Amino acid sequence: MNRLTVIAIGIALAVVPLSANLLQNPDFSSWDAPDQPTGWTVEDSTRAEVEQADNPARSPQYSARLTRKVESTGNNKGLIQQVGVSANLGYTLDVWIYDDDMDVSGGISITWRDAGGTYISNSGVSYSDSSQHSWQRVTVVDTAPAGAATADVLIRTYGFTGGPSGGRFYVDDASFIQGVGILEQPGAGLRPGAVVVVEPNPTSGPSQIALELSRPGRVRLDVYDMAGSLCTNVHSGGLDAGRHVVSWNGRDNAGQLLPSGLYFAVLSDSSGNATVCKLVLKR
Ligand SMILES: [Ca+2]
Repeated sequence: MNRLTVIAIGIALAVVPLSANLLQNPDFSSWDAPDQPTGWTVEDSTRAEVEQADNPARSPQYSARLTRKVESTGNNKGLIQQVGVSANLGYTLDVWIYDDDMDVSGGISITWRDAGGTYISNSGVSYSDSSQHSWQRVTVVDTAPAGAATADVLIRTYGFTGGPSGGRFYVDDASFIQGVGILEQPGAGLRPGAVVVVEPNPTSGPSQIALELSRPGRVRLDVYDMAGSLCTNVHSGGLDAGRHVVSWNGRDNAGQLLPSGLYFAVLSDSSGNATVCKLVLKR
């Protein structure tokens, strides 16, 4: 099989139905008031105003418009929804953002807390690109740390210019799932600029995982099982732009052969942006 065919299969299989969306009102179709989407907490409307919007909206009838109200960093606020989670399992957050405003970007992240509500860690923030004048998917993949019982799903405004306040973007069709992948949605696509392909696939164990990066940076390549548990870290560190091939022996972090089944090879950068390839292991 030539490489182009393998890449096509990798992309086709990467968008698969996974577990149910854990968010309430993920499509912002329901509002208690024009400044209060049902199920979401507005953090601080003096710093980030939240309003019902219908143009643009990615799904009927509404989206949420977030407006940055204060200048400088450190005032990044927006929307929160708290969700129950299980420690040591992988989770995927993705949100569609319409951003054509250089004064602001949308940023999404996950804050993990213990059963008492105490902060444990944050996934790192993944940002929208203000130069894309269309709906774009922003994704974070992270593993709930030991002791995690809840997750704060955060959608916040970020200013980078240090300039005046202002700027707005729109959010719609959020999903937060247990597992590593992307919920199947109309128009779903992978994040551009990075590709991960497993060869051969299906594999009996030893395999080559090819990565393509559009720009240099620090990346992680991990293998997760269907439950979202992290099986092994295959690569962690800086790579140049271009194509790289990493060998994987089909074993987990403890050196044990993984059983036959469905797995995900996940390429992620330091802010959690992820590209996923489904991997079938046949012993
Ligand atoms: Ca909507």
